[in-house]
Formats: sequence, structure tokens, C-alpha cells
Amino acid sequence: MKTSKALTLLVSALLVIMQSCTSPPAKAVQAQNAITPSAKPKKTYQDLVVGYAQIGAESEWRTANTDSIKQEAERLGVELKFMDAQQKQENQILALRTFIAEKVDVIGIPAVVESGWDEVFQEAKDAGIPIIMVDRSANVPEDLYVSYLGSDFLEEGRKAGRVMATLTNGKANIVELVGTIDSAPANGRYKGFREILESYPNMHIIDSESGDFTQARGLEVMRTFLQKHGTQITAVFAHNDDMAMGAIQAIEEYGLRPGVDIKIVSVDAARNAFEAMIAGKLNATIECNPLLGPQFFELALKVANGEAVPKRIPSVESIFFPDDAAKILPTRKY
Ligand code: GYE
Repeated sequence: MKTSKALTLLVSALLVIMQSCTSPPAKAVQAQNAITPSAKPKKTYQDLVVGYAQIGAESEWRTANTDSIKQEAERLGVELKFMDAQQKQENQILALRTFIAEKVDVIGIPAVVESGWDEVFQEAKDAGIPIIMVDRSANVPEDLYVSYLGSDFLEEGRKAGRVMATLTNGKANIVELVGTIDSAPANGRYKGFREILESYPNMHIIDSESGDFTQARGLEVMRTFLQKHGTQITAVFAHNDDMAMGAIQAIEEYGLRPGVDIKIVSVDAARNAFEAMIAGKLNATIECNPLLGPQFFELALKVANGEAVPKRIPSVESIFFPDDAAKILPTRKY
């Protein structure tokens, strides 16, 4: 009897010792929790400092994108550091370095061109500042950015190809106004359009040149196309509405009817495109949504709080034709 009591005491003493070895005292548990990220107070929009390295003001699309970003920051109370790079990559790189030095929480960037970003993206990563690619993607390894929010440019090019095939009954001599060379939208639209044309042996791209996404360059390039090919041209594929506006002017100067003698398809679905469709001078516009402010800041807050976000977030888009342009125009926000 005596020995069994002593044994029980010994076992329970041993258990107490073992327990104190495996689970730390309550105070230590609390201290540990305090340094885990989940216990950190969550940032709100009012705490958030965001740098946005905008490309420039080359198109109606871009102006709408800038307005959307600025208005949403204002509405949410986010501190926005906004820079306009005037369509120059070196200015965007400079903007990124400034944001890194200022220790912003998150950086947003529509990369003007796809290549040449590894070094500065790496600098941001080393500084612990997450990058969200907005609108235009940069060609960088996946670990150098947290998410890419924007349109599917390849699909936009395919849509333009399909629409062009219908408009021309599969028979056309097309001139193409390409966007900024080496930019994601120009590359995607160029490729997607050609993918569709492969199935149409009587649709030919007879000339293709960059108009840098501006109306002024679109006008110049279209004038050159008309001088070179004249009435041989039966269709225009413009990578954005602004260049299509330039093309319309050049076609009228040349004495032909845009939208009738020469069919025109462009991308963006900005107000100028709706007005041109109502006037019968443009045949279709493929939507590309610039109003990314709300989605961008929602994403930025999650990222700043260390939450997991999808690597790719596509925008939802449609196609518009002259038939219902007048009805839809008043509802357009850009
Ligand atoms: O189509 C064009 C703008 O990156 C999607 O950039 C954007 C393009 C848009 O200049 O109008």
C-alpha cells in the first residue's frame, strides 16, 4: 500500500515536470502571440500610403485611369503619391526609386513597356515594398510582384479579329496602327488579332506601324499608309480609340469615308469612339476598362496587411457597335 502511494506521487510529479517542459507558461504564450503578424493591428485605408507611377496622359483611356485612381484614393482617405512619367520608362523607374526611398506601403505601376524592370522591382522587394502591376504587365519573374490587375490584351486582339472578319466578310486589306512598341497591350492585341486572321486566307495585313497610342501619331501614320497604298486599303485595326480618331481624320483628308469605304475597329470604348460610331465613322470598339481605382486600393490594403491575393485579376470587358452607341453613350464613365 505504502509503495503504491509513493509510486502515484512520483508519477504525478513526473507528469507536472513533463507538462512544464512541453507547454510554456501562460506569459510566454502571450509574448509569442504579440510578435506574430496576425496579432499586429490591421492597417485601414487611412493608414495606407500608396505610390502610383502613372505612364502619362497619352489617351482618353489613360486620363480616365488617372481620374479613377485619384478619386478612389480621395474617397477612401488613402495617402496617394502620384507621378506622371510622360510615357518614359526612365521616369517610371525614377518614380519607383522615389517611392522606395519614401517607404510607401505599396507601389502600383502600369509598366509603359514590358522589358527592363528586373533591377528596380528587385530593389522594391529588397526594401519589403510589394508591387502591384496595374493595367500593363512587366515581363519579370513571378516573385517580384504580388499581383497583376488588368485586361486580357490577347483576347482583345482576338475579339478585334473576329469583329473585323464579320465586318469585311473575311476579305480585307488591313493596315494596323500598333500601340507603344514593347508594351503589353500592343503585344497582346498584335498577336491575338493575327491568331484569328490565320483562319481567313483573304484577309491581309498590308502594313503595320506604331502610332504610340496617341491621336497625333495615329494621324501621321495613317497619312503615310494612304500615301503608300491609297484605295487598296479597305480596313484599319487601331490598337486604341485615339489612334482611330487620327486615322478617321487622315481618311477624310484623303477624300474617303471612314467607316464606309474603310472599315475601322479599335480598342478601349472611350467616349470619342461612341461619338465616332454615332457619326458612322467607326465600326466597332472593343472595351478595355480603365476604371481600376476601386479594385486597386482594395487589393493594396489586403497586400499591406499581408493577406493572400490572386496573382492575376482580369477586368470584365465587352464589345460595342454603332447600332446602340447613342443609347449607351450617356452611361459611359470615360
Ligand atoms: O488601350 C491605350 C492606353 O494600357 C490598356 O494604354 C492601356 C492602353 C490603352 O494608352 O489607350
